[in-house]
Amino acid sequence: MRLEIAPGILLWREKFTRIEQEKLLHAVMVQVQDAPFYRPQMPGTGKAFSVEETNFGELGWVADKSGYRYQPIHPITGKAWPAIPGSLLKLWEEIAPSYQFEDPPQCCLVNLYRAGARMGLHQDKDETAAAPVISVSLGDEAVFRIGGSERRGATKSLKLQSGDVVAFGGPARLAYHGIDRIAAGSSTLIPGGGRINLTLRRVT
Ligand code: MD6
Ligand code: FE
Repeated sequence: MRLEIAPGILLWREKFTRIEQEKLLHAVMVQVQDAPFYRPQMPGTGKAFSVEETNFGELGWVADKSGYRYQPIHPITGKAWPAIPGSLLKLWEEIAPSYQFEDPPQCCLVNLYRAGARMGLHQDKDETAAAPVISVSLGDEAVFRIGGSERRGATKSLKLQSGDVVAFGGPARLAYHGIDRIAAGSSTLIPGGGRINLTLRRVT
């Protein structure tokens, strides 16, 4: 069942069943062997993120001392990013048309939250805002915070569980959002514990 959290923000609870989550996690871990998780840095200060990241697709989002950008190669290995798993391409084909959008995703940003990791309130604004961003959560439960398109505005929080899908588009495409915390140990899906979030986007 599809829930509309706010104009342009859609939520599907457990869109991926447990078996589908296991299959998707396996596909992700196979690709990660080719593109290992690394810790991005805050532009300017160089402070390391608490979240570890990698990417799939033709372009990957990276952050380091010099800024945020999309690039075709992994910053540590120098190799092209591996392909986006098929089940995620299928998810995009199913959902993107609800936002009057057809072209396939160019990037899947992969975020790994081990115990204690979080993500500050941000806007996804380094890519074309015409396409939606579609996200899948795997593993531990997370508290997702959603605001409006101004940082100082009111926010609300939403629990995201393994298999849940969130789409941001249209009037919500530039809404502020972040992960306040994860409930470490709440899911058995990911070996070693934690949460993986996969976000599909168009960049250009
Ligand atoms: C996360 N998600 O769930 C972080 N961005 O770990 C995001 O930053 C995000 O879920 C854009 C659209 C949907 C998202
Ligand atoms: Fe985001």
